[in-house]
Amino acid sequence: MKIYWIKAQAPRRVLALVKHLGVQAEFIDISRGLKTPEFAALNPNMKAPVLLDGDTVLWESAAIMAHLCVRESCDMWPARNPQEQIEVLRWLAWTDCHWAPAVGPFYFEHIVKKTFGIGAPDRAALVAKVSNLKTFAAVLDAHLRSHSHIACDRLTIADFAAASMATDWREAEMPMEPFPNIVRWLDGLMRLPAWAEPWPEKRSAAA
Ligand SMILES: N[C@@H](CCC(=O)N[C@@H](CS)C(=O)NCC(=O)O)C(=O)O
Repeated sequence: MKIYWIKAQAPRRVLALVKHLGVQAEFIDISRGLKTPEFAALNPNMKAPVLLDGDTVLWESAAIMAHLCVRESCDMWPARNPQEQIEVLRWLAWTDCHWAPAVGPFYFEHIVKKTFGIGAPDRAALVAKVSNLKTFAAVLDAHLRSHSHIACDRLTIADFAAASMATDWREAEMPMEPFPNIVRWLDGLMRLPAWAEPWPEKRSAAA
């Protein structure tokens, strides 16, 4: 199995799950090759992550996570329970449509720019983004008041999807203090070793 990755939130979901499941894989840092014809042939979107598993070529981190769970018989994607699938799908869709656009600007200004050396955070631009973040954080916080996890009251791929941009919320200066249930959930995920440190080890030049 091969995983093409860069040090960013969507690959983080997949890398953390691979580590959490103890799956053997070859990790290919594609940060310098995203826009090449060879990589475009694997993913026409020219984005990471991409998974190669036998004849399967898969892009979109949620689909890759589901594939890994099916392969490893892990109920973080509830392949055998349609009602639970619906619940996980609900939160995956909510993450893509509402939560990611709400937390994404903070993640971009403070984490992406620093990781890829593309300038200082534009804090002034984030002032107008606070209201939208609070709107959807209130939804998630109310849900987590009576639930340990995002879906099914156990760890699922919906947790990794929803947490991937928000996990460094303190460094990203996201105004999460009014949302204690989100903070409890995000801090709880950080106690999973695979979530806290998902990145493949850097191979030495000689390796
Ligand atoms: N919805 C996609 C998002 C993929 C995506 O946007 N990947 C980003 C990293 S988080 C990327 O490759 N960015 C590099 C670029 O756009 O040049 C998924 O979940 O896999």
